[in-house]
Amino acid sequence: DSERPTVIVTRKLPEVVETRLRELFDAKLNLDDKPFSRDELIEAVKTAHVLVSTVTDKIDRSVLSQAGPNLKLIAQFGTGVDNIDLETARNRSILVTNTPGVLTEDTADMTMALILAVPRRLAEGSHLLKSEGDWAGWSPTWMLGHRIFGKRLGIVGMGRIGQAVARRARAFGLQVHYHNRRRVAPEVEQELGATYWDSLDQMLARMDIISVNCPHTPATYHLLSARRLALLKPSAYIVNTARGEVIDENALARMIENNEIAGAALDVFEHEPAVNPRLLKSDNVVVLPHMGSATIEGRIDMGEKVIINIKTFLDGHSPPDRVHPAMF
Ligand code: 8YV
Repeated sequence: DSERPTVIVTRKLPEVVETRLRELFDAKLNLDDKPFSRDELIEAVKTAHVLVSTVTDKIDRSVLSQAGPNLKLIAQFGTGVDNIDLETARNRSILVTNTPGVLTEDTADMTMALILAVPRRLAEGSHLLKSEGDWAGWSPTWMLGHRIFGKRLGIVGMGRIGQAVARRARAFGLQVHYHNRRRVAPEVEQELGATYWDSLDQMLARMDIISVNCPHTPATYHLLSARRLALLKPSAYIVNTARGEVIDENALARMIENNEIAGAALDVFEHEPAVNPRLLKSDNVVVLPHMGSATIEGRIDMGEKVIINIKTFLDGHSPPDRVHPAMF
């Protein structure tokens, strides 16, 4: 095995993926799935040729500064790469790849579920039956939520996932609006029936539901700041399946407490796995533990992408899902 490149995998992956990794490489797997400590991560970057990382590995400048001469590729099992200091990796000639595309539809499904969940009081209704069981039966004024059909959805970040959300939203009769760094191609805009807003501020002020679908980068950290959140209508809802850091979570919690916003559905948080306890108190907040892409099919597809990226790289070619710092 000493001839074969060492691939260190930081988390437990689906068995089929692990089996394939073992067949192809000298793979060091993390079978009990305890996340790597900082020391273990440093040890891994010192010895590995390839590191397979996930969102829970904080591969910052100081970790990368201890990388050994062998480390040439970090193959992220995931699409977001905000856990990796891309500039430092580039400066040290370490390539970074990710797994775009294969979790688009699953994440868009979860986003759509969350768009529906708060206005239609889905979690509340379920919780009520399970916890109290004292339902007196149907009533005309019981559990009234708000209509989705015809409302305005503002998508922040119109990449693959944003576009997949737009397609679903359209089928639900939502009017689709979006803000993005760049306007998407006219034919895509037309297909999605989406209206572009150059000004995020102006879009926020006019939407009924906001969905965050952009990556977390230095440019999008607290993009939805206290000032911007305050532009939302008090009847607006906010959904986040992207990254917690894009929203100023404390500002959002304050607005929920003060009824300055109608509700929020959050799959991601600023300090995962910690969840701001202020967000857990209100019926009009639905919270999920970062499940947006969590399907067995998706995880296997992600594993396949990771393997293709590693194989291509080790065969001496440019891996298909190479991440460039400028993309993020
Ligand atoms: C993954 C995600 O589960 O891909 C992403 O960016 O946030 C999740 O869907 C996780 O990142 C795996 O690393």
